[in-house]
Amino acid sequence: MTAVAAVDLGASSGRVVRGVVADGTVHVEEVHRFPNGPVRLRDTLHWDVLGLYREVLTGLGLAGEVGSIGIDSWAVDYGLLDERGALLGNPVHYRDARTASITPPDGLYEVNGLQFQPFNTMFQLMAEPLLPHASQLLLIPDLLSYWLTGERGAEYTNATTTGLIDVRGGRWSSELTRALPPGLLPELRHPGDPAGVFEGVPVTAVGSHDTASAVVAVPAETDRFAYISCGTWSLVGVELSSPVLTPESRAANFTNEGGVDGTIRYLRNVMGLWLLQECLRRWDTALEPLLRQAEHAQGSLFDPNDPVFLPPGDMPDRIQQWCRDHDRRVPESSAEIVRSVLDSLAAAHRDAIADAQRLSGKEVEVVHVVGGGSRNELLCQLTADACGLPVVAGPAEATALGNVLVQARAVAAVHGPLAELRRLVRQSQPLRRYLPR
Ligand code: ADP
Ligand code: LRH
Repeated sequence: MTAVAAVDLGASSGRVVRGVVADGTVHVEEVHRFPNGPVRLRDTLHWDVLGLYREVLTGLGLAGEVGSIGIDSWAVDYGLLDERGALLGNPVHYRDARTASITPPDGLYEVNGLQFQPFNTMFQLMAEPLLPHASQLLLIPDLLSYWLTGERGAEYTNATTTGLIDVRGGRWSSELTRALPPGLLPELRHPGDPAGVFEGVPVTAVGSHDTASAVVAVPAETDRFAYISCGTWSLVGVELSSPVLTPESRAANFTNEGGVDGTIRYLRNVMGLWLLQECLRRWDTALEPLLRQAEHAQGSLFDPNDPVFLPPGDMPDRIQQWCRDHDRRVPESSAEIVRSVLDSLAAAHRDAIADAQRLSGKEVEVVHVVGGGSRNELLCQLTADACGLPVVAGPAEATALGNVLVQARAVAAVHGPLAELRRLVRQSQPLRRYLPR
């Protein structure tokens, strides 16, 4: 039996789990969970990174004896260090308005393969006042890992979300990083590589982009699957062995992110359950009763990917306003608004899966929904209905499981390719199947 600790920081909550791999099964026990979210300081939206670090330490204390520690988090955001290694300023949240009016230069997609998102690290750096004072940039999981171990590096899967990696060569692009201070970007390390030691316990690089770890734990039986990593965002796509860099792919806003074991996560960001999280924050109510009411409510379709929904704010009003502006029936009650969100997400899931197949040539026979959204039965059923494909829902903690499995492989507690790791998940995690109606 081998136990490891996985730190998984989502945009809405963080957790530390103790993962155990034994007898062909993988199990995770949550030892600590804590809320996460934006903190507005005057004009800027930040993360509370020191608070998160404190929670990580608490969680690691509760995890007991483990053979390895691995950290993943949401992508793109970073801390800047000065020449002494001290943090320069509190990391800024990707939903901050500082990149709202960015227009991307031409010719990026052919090099980095990334869907245009105004908050990709490279665009944040264009609006970064601290850059002239910075000696190094560490993405959030690498920053926390540095604080634990004193060692620095840039884990590859998350580094691909910066927009500064040459997607074909898998290295920092000399062309795209030319304007940055020399040495700003640390050496790359890959999932499974050693990343230092914390209080005698090895820290192991995992797919430190949470979505990369989530895709590791998709319990697929064959390679003919699509995934929806469904939490604050819905990351919807397929797994490929090489990137798709065609003009059609760029126009369809598909991204080629680096996955574990040299895979490509070919996907689109769909606005996801953020829409619901923000509605609940506004109404100050719980989710479950609203979901029950939404089952029988009438919804209106809106475009969940409209950038008006990106910043925090009065989400119910914005959804109603969108419907008014686009001559759609305006949802009135909270149940109608929730139903509109779920119908619209299901339609966006369907479109992304259809586009991913058309643009990559990969055929799909099942859709795997993983992450917290796999607990939303109505959304899973509506997604199956919209796609006309079976949906397999679970695990809800796919990201933590993917983190655990990559560590377990690094310490030789499991062996084999992704298909083998996925078999362990299939054998040990409860899954639920939804057939299209
Ligand atoms: P992230 O990693 O982005 O913070 P998670 O994968 O933890 O997100 O998913 C969080 C979301 O999962 C919540 O916003 C909520 O919509 C959904 N969720 C969690 N638990 C349930 C539940 N019991 N029923 C329905 N939805 C749920
Ligand atoms: C999901 C996620 C997603 C990124 C976004 C910034 O948590 O990592 O893959 O696009 O956050």
